[in-house]
This record gives sequence, structure tokens and C-alpha cells, in this order.
Amino acid sequence: MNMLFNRKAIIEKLSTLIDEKRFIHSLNVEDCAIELAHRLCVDETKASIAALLHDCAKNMDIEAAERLGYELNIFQNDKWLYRQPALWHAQLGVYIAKTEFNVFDQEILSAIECHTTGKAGMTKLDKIIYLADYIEPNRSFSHVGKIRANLKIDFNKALLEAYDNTIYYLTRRKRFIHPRTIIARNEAVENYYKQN
Ligand code: DGI
Ligand code: FE
Ligand code: FE
Repeated sequence: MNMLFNRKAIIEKLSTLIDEKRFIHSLNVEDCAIELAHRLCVDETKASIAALLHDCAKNMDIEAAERLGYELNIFQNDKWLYRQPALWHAQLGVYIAKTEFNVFDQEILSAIECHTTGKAGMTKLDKIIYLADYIEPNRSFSHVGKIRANLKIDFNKALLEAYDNTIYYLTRRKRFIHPRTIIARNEAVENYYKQN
């Protein structure tokens, strides 16, 4: 991908769409994603754009988000998505990335689209954004320190642990687990054993 992308323009626009805390989170995810992309031989520019934009729809108000979700048909055949507003910003983020940032690269859009739940057949970039979002320095989930340490030596193990923690967190709170989260976690198990 062309390295001369306009990062400054993305940053400027992004800062008008999300609050300061979310903005700093996005910059932190970008740092982590670029480092992982370098290590896994993934396009660092794509990692940077996907990371910056992954939460671009996070601060939409709930009514506007629901309206847009209906317009984009994201709830059709997906009642588990509809019932979990915390998940909407991933799909809506794809729309914002296209319409507000002119990003049409399918790999970048895919990484934004699955950054919260994961999905079947994730690419290296999808996994990088998922994990970078999980381990960025401001995160203080339990076990995140252990995952950061494992990530230094074993990417697949760290990814599986991030899924396991998320699922544990959701079950403890009696929340729905989206089917895509289960599929992504199963594939993470598969990849973990394939390599070990
Ligand atoms: O947007 P962020 O806060 O940076 O992080 P995120 O997009 O990974 O997660 C947003 C929320 O989504 C977080 O509270 C965990 C939750 N989540 C992730 N997978 C699932 C889920 N919630 C439900 N109900 N089901 C899932 O499968
Ligand atoms: Fe998110
Ligand atoms: Fe995030």
C-alpha cells in the first residue's frame, strides 16, 4: 500500500468524532498494531489506518447508531448483534471509514468490522487489530499483563488468551456471547494447537 497516506488528515478528522480518551486509546492501538504488523510482515500502513479508525463510531449516540444500523441492515438475521449495542460500533465504523475517511481497502475495513467479536477466517491484520485493541498500554483488564508477556513470544497463544478472557468476562456478567466470538475463539484454539 502507498506509504504516503495522509495520517495527519485522518488524525484531525478522527479527533472531531471521538472523545479524548478514545482518541488516545486509538493512538495506542496504532503503536501496538504497527509493531505487530512489522513482526508478522503485514502492511504497516494498513495496520496504522485500521487501528486509528477501529473505534471511529464508538461515540455515536445510541439513537443515531440504531437508526444507522437499521439503514445499513446490520441487524437483519443477527438478533445477537441487535441486542448488544456495545458491538455496533464495529459495523458502523466501516460505514464511517468509507464515508468520512474515504477508506475502501477491504483488508482495512475487515479489520475494523471484526475488531470487537472477531470472525471466522480472520486475516493476520484482523488478528493484529483485535489483539492490539486488547493489550494497548491503557488497558487494565485482569491478566492483560500476562497476555502482553506471552505476546512477546507467542502471538497465537496471546490471541487465544484474549478470547478466553473476553468470554470469561461476558459469562461472569451473564451477557450474550456473539456467535462470531465463539467461532473466532474456536479457530484460535485450532491455530494454537497447530503450532504447538
Ligand atoms: O471499543 P473498545 O472498548 O476499545 O473494545 P471492543 O470493541 O473490543 O469491545 C467493546 C465491548 O464489547 C466490550 O465491553 C466487550 C464487548 N464484547 C466483545 N465480544 C462480545 C462482547 N459483548 C458481547 N455481549 N458479546 C460478545 O461476543
Ligand atoms: Fe471497539
Ligand atoms: Fe478499541
